[in-house]
Amino acid sequence: MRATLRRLGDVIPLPVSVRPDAAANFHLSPTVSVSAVPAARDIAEQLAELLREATGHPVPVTGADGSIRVLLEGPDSGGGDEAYRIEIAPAEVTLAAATTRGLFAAVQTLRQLLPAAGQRAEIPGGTIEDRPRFAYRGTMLDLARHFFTPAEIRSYLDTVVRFKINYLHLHLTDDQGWRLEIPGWPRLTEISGGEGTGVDGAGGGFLTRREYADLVAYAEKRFVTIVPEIDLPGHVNAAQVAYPELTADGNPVTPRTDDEVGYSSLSADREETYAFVEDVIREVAALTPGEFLHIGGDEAFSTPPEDYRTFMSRVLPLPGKYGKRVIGWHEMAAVDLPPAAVPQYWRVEPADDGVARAASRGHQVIMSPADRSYLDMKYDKDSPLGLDWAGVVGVERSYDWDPADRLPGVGEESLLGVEAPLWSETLRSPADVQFMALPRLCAIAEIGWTPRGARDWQSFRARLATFGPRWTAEGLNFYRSPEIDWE
Ligand code: TNX
Repeated sequence: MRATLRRLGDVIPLPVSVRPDAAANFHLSPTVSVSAVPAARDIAEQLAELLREATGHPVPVTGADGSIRVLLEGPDSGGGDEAYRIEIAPAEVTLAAATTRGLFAAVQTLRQLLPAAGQRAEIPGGTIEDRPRFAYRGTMLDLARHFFTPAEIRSYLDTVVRFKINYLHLHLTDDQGWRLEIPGWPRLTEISGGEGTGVDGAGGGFLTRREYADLVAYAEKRFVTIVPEIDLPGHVNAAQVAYPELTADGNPVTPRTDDEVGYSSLSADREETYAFVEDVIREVAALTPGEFLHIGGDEAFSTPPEDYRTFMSRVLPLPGKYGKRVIGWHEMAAVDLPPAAVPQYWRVEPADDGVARAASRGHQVIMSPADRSYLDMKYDKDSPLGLDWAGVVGVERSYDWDPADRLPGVGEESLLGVEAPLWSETLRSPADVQFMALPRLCAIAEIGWTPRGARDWQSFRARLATFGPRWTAEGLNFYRSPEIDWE
């Protein structure tokens, strides 16, 4: 049965504190308006647009005295720059935060409390106070195995920000394709970004520098940081197809559109390798205002361990040289890492890859274990899309774990955050992306935001159930998991 009014706590991720007041519901009358100081005007406009969509009312934005007020003040209790407070009373609604980033988070919460079609034109009364558990709450989209256009990437971004995801990692290069234009190396995209360069020959394409910059700006407006990944020294067949001088013997290699991994490698003892890599890292860093640059480092099965160490020792400092903090898949922790480097842990079975050692030396870690957080795993054995090398990952499985327990020696204080990667070998369309992400992305988003002690599977599944009719109304494709009693 569908409620006629949303409950104040029907929010994902669950806020730190929710105090409902059934006597304080706010009626969304035709005269509802939003006010904000100039510095928060942009946020107020975004909120007004959401209110217009939900109510059909005009919802003007003014400088003061709106019935919904967006305030840049407090909470100053050390909750970080994403902390916010929402007060919903019969006469007015207040959104307050110390930063526009916090206000944006508040708007995402309030958005989930707006009535869906057929529900009463009210916002449930009470107070919410909130701040995130982790600074990094990411998702990854693999553009290399299947390219998604800028419009499709923006649409995914629009979906994930609702759940307070604040990093979008773009896997830009792999064996099949190269998806970002690099000055001085035009054949990367001319040859390896063309038609037919995705898995099974579907989904070629690439981002021009301009498109990438526009995407970064679009994300920035939504307080999302783009994390570009150039996967090295393995996963480089597409680069070697474009530039045969990047192979060990200088001989041409053939394009590959199968989904094997681990067969390609840059050569650790050729200077051509490092000239190429430094050019690419410099250009990507120059195009990227965000803090991070991801250099891959995973599954370099055809790079001998000694060569891997040689390569990584030279390449790991390069993002820092160009002003970026380096992230790499956890394999890179086999090497002594430069200060501030962030290993991203993806393993299924806990194993000593050097990640705990890195944590003991003060490195922060991103947790994305494949058997819990990979959005490309099948939901169950009958899933039409996805892989299953890390097992099948149902909704409870994606929710009911904790990143601070995952790896001995990597506790709460060592975690930068969590990420839900979406590899695209089996995906062909934005509808496929939505189907794999919804609802599991919501689980990872809540793990990243909500205090550990406040998380509960039964509560999550009940809240998740309320999103079904909204997603249906919006035309979002989601997996109607039988684990959820969808409204
Ligand atoms: C492993 S885990 C990969 C990717 C694949 C993915 C498919 C990791 C860092 N690399 O190359 O696309 O599995 O699930």
